[in-house]
Amino acid sequence: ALLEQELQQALERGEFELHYQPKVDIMSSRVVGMEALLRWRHPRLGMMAGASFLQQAADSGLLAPIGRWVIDAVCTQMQQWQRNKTMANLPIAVNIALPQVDADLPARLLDMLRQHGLPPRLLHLELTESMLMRDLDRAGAMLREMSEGGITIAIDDFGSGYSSLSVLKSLPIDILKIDQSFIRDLGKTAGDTAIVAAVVSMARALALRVVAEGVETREQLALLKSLGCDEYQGYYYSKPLPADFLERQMSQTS
Ligand code: G
Ligand code: G
Ligand code: MN
Ligand code: NA
Repeated sequence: ALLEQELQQALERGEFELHYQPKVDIMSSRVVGMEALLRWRHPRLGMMAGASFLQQAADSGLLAPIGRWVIDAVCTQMQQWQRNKTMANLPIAVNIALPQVDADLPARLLDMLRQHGLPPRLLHLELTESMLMRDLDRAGAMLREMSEGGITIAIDDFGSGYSSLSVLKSLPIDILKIDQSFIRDLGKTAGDTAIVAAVVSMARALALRVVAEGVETREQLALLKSLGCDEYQGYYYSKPLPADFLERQMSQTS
């Protein structure tokens, strides 16, 4: 309950921040996007990752206002990066959880992008399979509205839930992100390699881009390259970092 009370105040006190984790194109080794991940600079406990407070935020009904803060902060960051030579035109992905979704979400997002003068394609949304499967009709309508507005749609943690091929085909999805659990033992267990190979070829067949998450070793990356995976993300390249840190790093390496 203490955490809940503190969460309430965190928004007003400006204690939230975003860290960004690069997405890298496997063929060219270039950074092709960023994923925004929420952090809470807690006055006593220090920097807290999303995993340590997002469930509590959801349970106490705070995810909707926090989610609005995230979208606003991401739009402001993208606007700044549009003026920065090395960061311009880099898409930013935002994670969306079920309690943040309502009928107005697509209009709100498109409005926000317009207000910030941003091309909608620069905003990627990461949604999980299980979230979409909860109410497929509603999810489908919402995705279509966002997709028609130009927003890019990614399925996060792909493979960890249940979605059928026919569902994937029927939704306006652009990107599949393979769940970290399949990458962890890639090359060590034959099963995981087969699953990743199958997801990559399915993505090909459906003309989706495929991203591997949680890549930590050179061996995993080499195998993903041989399997034809398009992009990767993970500690091997970079953990999530503050925006100014990434800006400096990108201006040195590009
Ligand atoms: O960064 P971390 O490992 O703590 O993230 C844990 C979980 O929190 C991940 O599933 C991630 O998608 C989710 N998450 C991180 N930032 C956000 C956010 O801004 N909004 C939502 N809804 N989820 C987020
Ligand atoms: O659910 P989602 O995929 O959005 O969550 C991403 C989470 O995974 C974030 O909390 C991020 O900090 C974490 N993460 C990113 N790269 C790696 C990695 O290489 N290894 C591990 N173990 N976690 C990672
Ligand atoms: Mn994600
Ligand atoms: Na994920």
